[in-house]
Amino acid sequence: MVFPALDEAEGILLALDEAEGALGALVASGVLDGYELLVVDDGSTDRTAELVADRAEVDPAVRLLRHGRNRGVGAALTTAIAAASGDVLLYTDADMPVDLAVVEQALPLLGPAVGLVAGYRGRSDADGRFRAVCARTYDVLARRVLGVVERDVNFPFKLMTTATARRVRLRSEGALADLELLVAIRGLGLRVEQMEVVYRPRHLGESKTLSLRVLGGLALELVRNGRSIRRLRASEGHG
Ligand SMILES: Nc1nc2c(ncn2[C@@H]2O[C@H](COP(=O)(O)OP(=O)(O)O)[C@@H](O)[C@H]2O)c(=O)[nH]1
Ligand SMILES: [Mg+2]
Repeated sequence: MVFPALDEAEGILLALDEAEGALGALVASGVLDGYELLVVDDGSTDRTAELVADRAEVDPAVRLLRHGRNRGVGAALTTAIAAASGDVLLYTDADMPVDLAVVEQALPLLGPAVGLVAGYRGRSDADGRFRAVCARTYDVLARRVLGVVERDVNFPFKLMTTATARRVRLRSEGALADLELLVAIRGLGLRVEQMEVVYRPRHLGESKTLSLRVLGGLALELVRNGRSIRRLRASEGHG
C-alpha cells in the first residue's frame, strides 16, 4: 500500500492502524499473503515523518520513504513504485477515502489484460457541491483534451501489479499523475477496469489539493507533459 503524505500528522497513525486492521483481516482470510504500508513523506513541515519513523521502528509492516523537499503526489508514487516489495500495489490517500475491505473485490479484477483497477465514487458530492463540480470538470476536460474516458480520474484508489507499475514511467511529479497513469496503462496495451467505491470524506486534517500550489502545478504539467500524453494516447494498444 502506498500513502503519499503531506502534513498528515493529525491522522497518519490512525490511517496506518486502519490499514493494518483491514489488510490484516484479508491476510487472516487468505486473500492476501501479506502487506506493507509505504508512507511517502514529501517534505512535510509537521511531524508526519517523525511519527511514521517511530512507528516503523516497532512495526515491520510500515516503511517510511522521504523526499527532502516537496515534489508532489506523482513523484511520491514513482518513489513508492521503485521501493515496493509486494506483487500488487494499491495507492490511496492518507486520509483513507475508501474502506480497504474492498481490496478483496478489487484484486480479482486485475488480470492479464487488465493493468489497473481504478475506483470511482458513486456519490461524488460528499465533499460538497464545489468539489463535485471540480472533479466532474476535470473528467470532462480529460476526455475532451486528452481522450481519457475513465470517470473520477483523480480518485485515489488505484490498484495494479508492481510489475505493471514499474513498466510505467510517470513524467508528472504532481497532480497530473493520476491521469497520466490511466493513459500509460492503456499505452501498454492493457485495460483499466473501474470499480465503484463508497467514498468517505476526510475527517482529520485538511485537504491539500484545492490550493494554488497544486492547481498551478497541474496547469504547468499539462503544458509540459500534455503533448507526450497525447502521443501515448495515440499509440494506445501498440505499446
Ligand atoms: N507526497 C505528497 N503527498 C501529497 C501532496 N499533496 C497532498 N498529498 C497527499 O495526497 C493525498 C491527497 O490529498 P488530500 O488533501 O486528501 O486531497 P483531496 O482528497 O483531494 O482533498 C493525501 O494523502 C495527502 O497527504 C504532495 O505534495 N506530496
Ligand atoms: Mg483526500
